[in-house]
Order: sequence, then structure tokens, then C-alpha cells
Amino acid sequence: MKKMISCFCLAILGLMGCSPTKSSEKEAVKPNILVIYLDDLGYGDVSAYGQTTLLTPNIDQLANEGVRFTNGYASSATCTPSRYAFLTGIYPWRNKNARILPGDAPLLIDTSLVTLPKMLKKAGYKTAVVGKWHLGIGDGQVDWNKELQKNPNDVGFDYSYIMAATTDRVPTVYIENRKVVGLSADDPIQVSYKENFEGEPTAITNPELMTKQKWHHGHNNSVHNGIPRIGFQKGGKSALWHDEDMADLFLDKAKAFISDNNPSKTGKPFFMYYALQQPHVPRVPNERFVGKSGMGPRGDAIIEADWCVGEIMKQLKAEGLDENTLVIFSSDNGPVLNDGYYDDAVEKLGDHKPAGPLRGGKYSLFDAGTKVPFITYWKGKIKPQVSDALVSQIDILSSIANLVGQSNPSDDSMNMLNALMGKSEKGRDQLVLEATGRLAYRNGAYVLIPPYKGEALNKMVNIETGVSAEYQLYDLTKDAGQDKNLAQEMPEKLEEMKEGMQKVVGD
Ligand code: NG6
Ligand code: CA
Repeated sequence: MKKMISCFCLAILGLMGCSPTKSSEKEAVKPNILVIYLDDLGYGDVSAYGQTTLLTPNIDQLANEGVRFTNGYASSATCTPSRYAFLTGIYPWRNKNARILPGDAPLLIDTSLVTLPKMLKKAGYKTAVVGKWHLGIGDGQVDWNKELQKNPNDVGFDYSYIMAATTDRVPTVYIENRKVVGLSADDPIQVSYKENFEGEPTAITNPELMTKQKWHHGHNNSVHNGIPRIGFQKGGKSALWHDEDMADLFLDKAKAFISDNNPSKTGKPFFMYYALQQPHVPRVPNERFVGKSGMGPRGDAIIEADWCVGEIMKQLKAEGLDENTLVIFSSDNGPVLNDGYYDDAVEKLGDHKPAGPLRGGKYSLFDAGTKVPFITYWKGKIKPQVSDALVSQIDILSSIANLVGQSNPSDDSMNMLNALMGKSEKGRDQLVLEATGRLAYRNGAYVLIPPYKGEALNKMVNIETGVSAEYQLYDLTKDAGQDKNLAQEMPEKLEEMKEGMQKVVGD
């Protein structure tokens, strides 16, 4: 009888999307967890964050019916370090290799680390990543035609369907679990970031191949699908992706994972990291979205991504899971317009402000580099609100560990569960931010940018780096645009901030 009751409970819990709790995990709630993570989406690119030129109704719905954070940060102003920090809960600047990686880089995450998916697996979850990876694969000598080792499946993901790096880097193929999808044995794929393969065309030798987009800076190696890329590749023709279909494909894979892993079938909750490729360069939305924004491919790609967000939410609803899924929406770093292709992002921008009221953008130590849209949504559980609490993507690991009754494996990651659930306005007191290897320090209302050598303007992308020979101190509550450097007039505050930063970062 006892056995029957527990089986019954198991079935009911399974239907609810919750898994049975051990006695030591009494308080744990185990919703499905969906992290929707965009690439280079700026604080001002979501209409719920105040802009009116580019409408993102599906993301807005999450924002308006969940917690919309006004002080939500990515860990870094570029992709790889932010994703590293999100998955490991470790500040990216603690790992010197956590920089923008080439497509053939070795796996950045030490396989002995407790990652977010590993922690969730321990808590009984099925885990998946679909979309952009950009955290390295293998040990530096990958044969892309063989079973891939040291990939997402080795750091906690039960299922992975990814691109290795970025849409502008080779190899331009999809990888499902340990295999490149669609490869044919008689046409192996070769990849190099050192030199071209003999006789293969590049954007330099054969500019006529660039039928869809031309390079502005970088991006002049192998050309695939009319678009020049970073790095060289040869062969693998049957496996090469079609950029125009990428959003639909990732969406299909993400939807399929949800229905295949509906807790009513598996008896386990799921965690999915849905990492969309938009609006990173090259921006190649499906033809259904071309021209929709009036802003060229960048705006169209954002509209396409917003549609994908709506579709994935519809899928949760269709599977009966919308009330037991915690959704976290964010972006890996701030916005950039010209990131290396001629794609009209600058020319057709009009009045749109991708960074909103913030200064800087991608690659920048100024706020727009790392302050990004950050939304938590859980139908029926999270009350709609705007929160000024200071939260970072680095805190997701500890906060979720707390929710599901697991211990937090990283000291850098702080338990912000109450803030994420909209139960408290209290966030972190302090946070270290990173941009291309340089650091800034946020504490309360203030941000400190220490002096650095280097250019104040990244001329290629036309974004202020935040670099100056002087200390910079800003009060972000009064001066979101970081116009007024208070370092001279607030010497005590400056000292306090220097000491605070030194305590976390060391000398
Ligand atoms: C840069 C690329 C840029 C983008 C970025 C990575 C050049 C000149 N620029 O090196 O286009 O790919 O790396 O972006 O090659 S991120 O969002 O993945 O960090
Ligand atoms: Ca990015």
C-alpha cells in the first residue's frame, strides 16, 4: 500500500512538473527552468525597457508579467566570459582564457567544475542547451569528423544542439551531442584558424563570393552562404548551415526538447538553456522577417528573436507547463551596430537607441557593455513588477541551487532567489564587471572604473571603451549616462570604492 501511494505521488508530482523531494530537500521546489539568452541584445533593444521604435511584444510580455530588472548585469561585455560565468557561477576574470574564443578553441570549462546544468542534474533535472555555445570544444586538436569529446555533454548537458562558436566563425555547422549534423563520410570537414587550405577561396581572393554581406573589418577568411567568416574551413558541404533557417531550426530543437521532456512523460523537471544567435553578426533573419523593422538586418533579427520567444512560450503553454516553468530572459553583453559587416545597422538606425540611456556598448566598461535586459517570469508565482535590485547572471547558479535544494558550489555566485522571485528589492551590494580583460566595480549606486592604458574609443565599432588614464566614479542612480565623473569631488567615496574593489579582485 505504502508503495502504491508513493507511486501515485510520483505520478502526480511528475504531472505537476515537480520531482519528488528527498527528506533533506523538503523545502525544494523544482519547476522547469528555461533560460532564454540572446547574443548582443542591448538594454534599449527591448520595448519594455522604454523604447518605442522597435517593438518586441513577446519579450515585453515576460517583462510586464514578471520582474523587469533595471540593474541586471551580464558578467562581461563579450560573449564567452559572460557565458562562462553564467554556467559556472565564477567570475570570468578568474580564468585568463575566458576571452572571445575562436571556433576551434578547447573546452573552457573545467570538467571537474559544478556547473548550473550539473547541479540541476543532481537535483533530478533533464538538461539541454540549444543554440550558441562559444565555450570551446575538445582539447585543441578537434577532428570534426569524429565523435566530439569535451563538449556541452561533458559539463552537465544531457542534450546539446549547438553551433560551436558564433555565426561569424567557422565551422559553420550544427553539432548535435557529439556529432556534426549531416556530414558525409566522403567529404570530411577541415577547420583552421592559422592558415587557409590550399586552393580554397577566401573573401580576399574571391570577393565575388560575398553575395549577401561584405566584410567591414575582420571577417575576410572563408566565405559560406555568400557571407565571409572568421577562420578557414574546407569540405563538409552537406553539413554547412543555411543562416536564414537558423532561428527556425534552433526553435524547433528547443520545442522538441520541451515536448520530449515534458515532466508528465519523464517524471523529471527540465532545464533548457536556449541560446539564440540574434542579433549578433552576421545578421541574417529568415525572409519572413526581412524588412519588418525598417532598420535593416539588425532590427529584423531582433524581431525574429522576439517571435522565437513568443513561440517557445506558446510551446510551454501547449505542453501544459506555463505555470510550472521559471523563465529567465537576458543577453550576453551589450549592443553593437557595426561589428564587422556592411549591414546597414548604422545607416538605418533612425532614432533607435540600442543601449537606451546608457553609455558605451559591447566591449565597453561603461554600463551599456554589461547592463542588459534581465527578466524573470513564472506565471502565477512571480508578481509583475520592476525591480532596481542589483543582480548578475553569475547569481543564477546560487539562486537556482537554493530553489531546488542544492548547495552553492561557487563563492562568486550569490543567492538572489528572493530578488529573482520578486519577493525582495534587495540585490547584491557589489559586483565586478569585465570588458575585454579590464574590470570595473559597482557598489550601491556607484561604479568605479580604474585607470587603464588604451584607446578611449574602439574605432572599428565606434564604441567608447570606458578606458581613461584617470579614475572614473559615477553615481548611476543620478547619472545613468555616466556623464559626470565624480572622482575628484568625492575623494572619500573614491577611496572606499578602491578598497572595496581591491578586496574582491586583489592587487
Ligand atoms: C570579434 C569580432 C566580432 C564578434 C566578436 C565576438 C572581428 C573584427 N570582430 O573579434 O565580429 O564576432 O569577436 O562577439 O573579428 S561575441 O558576442 O561572441 O563576444
Ligand atoms: Ca555576444
